[in-house]
Amino acid sequence: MMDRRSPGHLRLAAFTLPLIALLAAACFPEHPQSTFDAQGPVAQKQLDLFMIIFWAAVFVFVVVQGALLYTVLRFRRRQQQDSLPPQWHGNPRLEVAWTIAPAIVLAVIAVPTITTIWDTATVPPGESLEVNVTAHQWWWEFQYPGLGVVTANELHVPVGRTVKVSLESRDVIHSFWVPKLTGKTDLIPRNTNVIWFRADQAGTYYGQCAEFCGIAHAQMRFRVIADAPEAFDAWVALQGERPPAPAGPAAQGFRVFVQKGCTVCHTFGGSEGEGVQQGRMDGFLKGQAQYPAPNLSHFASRETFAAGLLTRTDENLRRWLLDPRAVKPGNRMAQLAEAYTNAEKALSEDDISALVTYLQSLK
Ligand code: HEC
Ligand SMILES: [Cu+2]
Repeated sequence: MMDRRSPGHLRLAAFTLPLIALLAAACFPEHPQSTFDAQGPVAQKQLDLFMIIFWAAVFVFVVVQGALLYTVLRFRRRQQQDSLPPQWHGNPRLEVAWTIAPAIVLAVIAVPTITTIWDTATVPPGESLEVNVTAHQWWWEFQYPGLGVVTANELHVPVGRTVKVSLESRDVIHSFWVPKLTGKTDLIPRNTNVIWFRADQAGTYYGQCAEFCGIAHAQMRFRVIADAPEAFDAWVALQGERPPAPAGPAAQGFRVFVQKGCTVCHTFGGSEGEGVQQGRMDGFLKGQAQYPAPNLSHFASRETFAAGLLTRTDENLRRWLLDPRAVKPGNRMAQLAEAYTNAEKALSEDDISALVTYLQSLK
């Protein structure tokens, strides 16, 4: 039992020090998904608005709590014989005041709120890069309509250029969120939301689905990679090329790829113009359920796979092909795992090695 005479401040310290340590842990210099580290105009406007509302709320908090504390202390019962203070009911002046004061606060806050909504909802004039984002359970598809590029989970953009993003979903509602670049916007089936953002610094920005969308929701991440303009052009040129015909050990992997039915879901060997992507999408929309899957044509140009979950190493690919369900529970490729029970379709060790070589050759 604690010593009753132990000084109060010691007890206070025993309680507050661990609390402060805990809070300070939040100040870790790495903050890949912090909304307080805005790196583009949209995130900055949203942060500015947040600050205005935050300080308005702090002001209201201090006034209300101050008045409460004052009342509690000033009018407390001091002595046993204190009598009940005069009781009264209704005070028109006070009531009008506390109706008007919040109305004024709300009216003042409405001005920057509405301007920010206009600013962030209107794509600025001038040349912008267009990207169509399609959310799938549980990965991201990025199409660049002007450039004939289709890729997954890693969205390359040129630094300093406005990106106009059209958001749609192929299944349930998801939400597009890149905390350092832009706030959350829902992706809704059969409804397109349009947003824009711009990255002012080159670098990698972390994004994440922000609307619960099923079992692997927490593993539905993505990256926005802001490249210097020349690097972006080089990336686009690479994505537009047909990868060279697989040769050597990769050719064996390609045979397995076709034999084992990977092509039922995955586009490969070309992006747009192959017709594969579109044909499959149409089938999917008509309810002839074939799951769309990431375009693998330039798989080895990505740093990560499975929606930002794994870095693209041989070892991780091996794990993924062996049992995608164990790596990312619930994912749609696990459909294939069902087929594994069919001995004809099952992947042997050799198949997996060949597939890894093939996939890693798809620069
Ligand atoms: C039933 C459809 C389907 C089949 C068949 C299929 N996949 Fe997939 N695959 C998917 C889906 C869906 C994803 C995305 C999974 C996720 O991240 O949630 C995926 C992801 C992948 C990825 C990671 C791509 C990325 O960039 O994130 C690789 C690599 C891959 N599959 C290889 C294969 C190989 C090799 C085969 C054949 C042995 C195959 N897949 C068969 C549906 C399929
Ligand atoms: Cu989600």
